[in-house]
Amino acid sequence: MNTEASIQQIKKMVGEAGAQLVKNDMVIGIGSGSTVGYFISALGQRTRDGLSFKAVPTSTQSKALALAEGIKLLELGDVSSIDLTIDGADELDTQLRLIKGGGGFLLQEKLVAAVSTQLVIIADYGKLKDQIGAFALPIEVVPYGWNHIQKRLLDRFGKKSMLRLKDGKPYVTDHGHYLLDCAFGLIADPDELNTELHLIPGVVETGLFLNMATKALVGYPDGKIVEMLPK
Ligand code: A5P
Repeated sequence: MNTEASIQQIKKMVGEAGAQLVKNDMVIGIGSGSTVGYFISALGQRTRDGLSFKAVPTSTQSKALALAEGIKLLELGDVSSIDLTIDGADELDTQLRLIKGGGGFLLQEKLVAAVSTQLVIIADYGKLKDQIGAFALPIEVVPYGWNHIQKRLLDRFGKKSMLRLKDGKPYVTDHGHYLLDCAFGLIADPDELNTELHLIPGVVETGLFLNMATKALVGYPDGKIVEMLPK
């Protein structure tokens, strides 16, 4: 059964499991996306039950949800490190290499992940892949001359990318950038691709999160959660 209803139930289940990993006095990172939305709700309940921690959100969206749950927030610049970040993903493989940014928040997600001792990914089973890349890779770019970056992607990789739109206008990220969604197809060498993309002038960040996730909680329709460590 792969209905949207069962996917939402799985997202809720792994979101709640993620909330159980938060301990008193931790500084945590809160990712973004619908799975993380369930995590934030569960964390709100734990806060009302007396759990004490502080959190750095990775988007305006997560910030608003966390504030509504009464969670105490900090800015990334206010902390020296983060004990644990819980975030979602669009795709992951068994090495816990990720594609992220489907929700549009990859830059801040990556900045928070980069200073986190633990990065735990909460995901439904449909996102676990032998090889990542079926999901179009979000690439955050500066708006100035963005079409030249798009052309560079086509010339260098032979891949078309789409400027992400919202209400018929370019989607603008929390940090004032645009997103190009590039359908690479299965990515043989994510590290090489990530390095090459970063060499293109105007590329701010990519949705490839490599060597960052320390654990994943992958939920299945039968109610099981499989805990995965990077292979
Ligand atoms: C947000 O930019 C993303 O990285 C999300 O973590 C990712 O898109 C997963 O989203 P869902 O939990 O909504 O599937």
